[in-house]
This record gives sequence, C-alpha cells and structure tokens, in this order.
Amino acid sequence: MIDQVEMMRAIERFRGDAMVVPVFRANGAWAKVTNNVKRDIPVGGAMGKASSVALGLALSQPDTKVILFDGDGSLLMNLGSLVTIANKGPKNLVHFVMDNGVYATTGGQEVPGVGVADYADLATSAGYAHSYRFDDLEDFVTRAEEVFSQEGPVFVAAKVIPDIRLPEERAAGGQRRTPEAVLDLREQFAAAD
Ligand SMILES: Cc1ncc(C[n+]2csc(CCOP(=O)(O)OP(=O)(O)O)c2C)c(N)n1
Repeated sequence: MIDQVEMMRAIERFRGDAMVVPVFRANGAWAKVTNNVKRDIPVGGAMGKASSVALGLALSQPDTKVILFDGDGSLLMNLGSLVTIANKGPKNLVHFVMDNGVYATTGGQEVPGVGVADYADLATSAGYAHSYRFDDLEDFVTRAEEVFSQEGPVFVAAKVIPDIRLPEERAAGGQRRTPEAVLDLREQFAAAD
C-alpha cells in the first residue's frame, strides 16, 4: 500500500499548471505538497461530485491538464461518472482514485466491494483511454512520466494507506476550501479572456 502524501510528491513534479481537484483525505494530503495552490479546486461536502466537477473543468479548458484525486467512497457514489467521462473523452483528464478501502473522513467504515471491485477494470470497461493500478510507490514513481504523457482520459487506481486519524492528530487545518478556490479560478479565467 502507498502513502498518499509520498505519491502526491511524485505527482507534483509533473503538475505544471494543471488544475488539481482533491476530495476529502486527499485534500489534506495534497495541501502538504502543492506548489500552485491557486490552481487547486478541492471538492468537499458534495460527495461523489468531484469527478463531475473535474470533467467540467477539463471540457472547458481543453489545453490545461486536470488531475482529479477521487476517493473510493466518493467514486462509488457517482460510478456512472466513469461512463460519462469516457463518453466525453477529455484528453486532458487524469482521474486518480485513492483507494483506501474505507470512508476515512467519517471514521473508517469499510466501503462496499473491498478486494472484489476493481476500479481500473471498471474504468477500462467504461471506455477510458488508459487505465492503471498501483499498490507500490516505487512502481508508480517509475511509471509516473508515462501516466502523465498519455492522452486521456487516464484512470489510475492507487491502493493507499487509510488515514483515519482525527484532525488534531493529523495537524489538519489551513486547507483550501471550495468557495475560495472557485473565486480564484474565476479570476484566472477572466484574466485569460
Ligand atoms: C451525499 C453525502 N453523504 C455522506 C457524506 C458524509 N461524508 C463526508 S466524507 C465521507 C467519506 C468519503 O469517503 P471517500 O470518498 O472514500 O474519501 P476518504 O474520506 O476515504 O478520503 C462521507 C460519507 C457527504 N458529505 N455527502
């Protein structure tokens, strides 16, 4: 299993000006490594909808990469988005599912299908252009360049260590929230017009 902060450190090197959409625990992890916070658009609360938000961003800004860090519980709540994304075929979307096997944010309850449902297979059968699965950090680091150079939509299922520590134990806080991210983005899009 992979430490998601370490995995994200490797991803940040390929990030450039990509917009990054992290959900729940992935948001806290990404906050530790991001170097371009104004291009980070966390989606909290609206569980399951980050994949739809990322699709919208990717379609509206086709020349900019969009990196989505979905949760497994979140993806399960909007599994149809795999088919919708594949159908739209955004070449600039890289969709990670941080598969920790649990709803970490609400205390670590097991998600359905652990050890049975295969998200990479689901993405392939939905029609994603490329689909990967990783459960080893070194393996991911070795192939990260390939992952980010593919034409999307690209799907990456990553088996990550669940972080079910309470906020005070995780030294959480200071994370970016959706409303400020949307305002920042609006300014950037307006300036580019
Ligand atoms: C529609 C809806 N149901 C329930 C919740 C409460 N909730 C917030 S986070 C979360 C778990 C998210 O799990 P996952 O996507 O796997 O991310 P993780 O917490 O493991 O990073 C739940 C159930 C919610 N925000 N929205």
